[in-house]
Amino acid sequence: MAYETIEVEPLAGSIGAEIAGVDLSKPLSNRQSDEVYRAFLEYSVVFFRDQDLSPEQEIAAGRVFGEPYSIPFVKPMDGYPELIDIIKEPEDVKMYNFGGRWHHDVSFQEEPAKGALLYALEAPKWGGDTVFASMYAAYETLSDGMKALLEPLVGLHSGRNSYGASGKFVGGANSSRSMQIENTAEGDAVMEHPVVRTHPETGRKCLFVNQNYTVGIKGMEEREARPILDFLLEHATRDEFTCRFRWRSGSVAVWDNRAAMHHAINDYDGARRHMRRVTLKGDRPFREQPSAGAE
Ligand SMILES: O=C(O)CCC(=O)C(=O)O
Ligand SMILES: [Fe+2]
Repeated sequence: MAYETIEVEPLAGSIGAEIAGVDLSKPLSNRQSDEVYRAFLEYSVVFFRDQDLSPEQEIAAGRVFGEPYSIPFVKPMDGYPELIDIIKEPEDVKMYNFGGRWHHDVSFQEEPAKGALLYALEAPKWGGDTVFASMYAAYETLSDGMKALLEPLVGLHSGRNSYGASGKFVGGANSSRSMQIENTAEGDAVMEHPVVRTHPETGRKCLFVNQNYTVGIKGMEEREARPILDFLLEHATRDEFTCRFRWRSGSVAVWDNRAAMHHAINDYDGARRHMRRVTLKGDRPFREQPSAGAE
């Protein structure tokens, strides 16, 4: 179906499109908002340029895609529990950056985020791109044998390597002085999600394992699960399944966290980068489409 009230320009073959003709600081017409949402589902991540958003306007823009909510572990912006500032200062050198490995946001939650809207207040002159990978493409290009092997598997997800008692952000290590990250016992909890999930809106299957938070596979030894997870990560991040977004101040990305992984490239030590994110409430991943007409 064509787009009539917005311009949609795909960025790569498997994922990502830039949308023009939309000012996210104002309420969108119903038609525009429907089309923007359709593009979000079709491309798994959509980008907008030259936006100017107050915190309230960013939250309102987030509502076009879902319901803003407050995430654990990262201290929100004062007065705005749905917003987090993601900042790397010029002096934050040689440290891990927030979102710096492949992940689905908060996949360790029972209901991982549906998606997120990320707004660049200050982009470095170069570097600091974000890369997205289509987990539809990753799943669909597996062999029938591998699909059958993965079908019944359950992934174990935990924030422990980031937010647990010995996570990488503990005691301020690896976190910018401009971000406050809390490590708690809850950070060590483990959540189970199907390795192959069915997208609740498109009905398409996608892989749901990632580098940051998938710590194992249920019922398997580490030495059994690790090679499978390593293979899936290597496969899912093949160049042809990805797109890479070059930020400018005022750029916005909105990703479908059910269908895409992402990571933030850390190649701009010495420059400042300031992003603001509104995270959207998700639902519990499931394996198959619930059967129609169950009632
Ligand atoms: O800073 C970025 O480009 C992305 C960071 C990240 O992973 C996120 O906001 O979810
Ligand atoms: Fe992220």
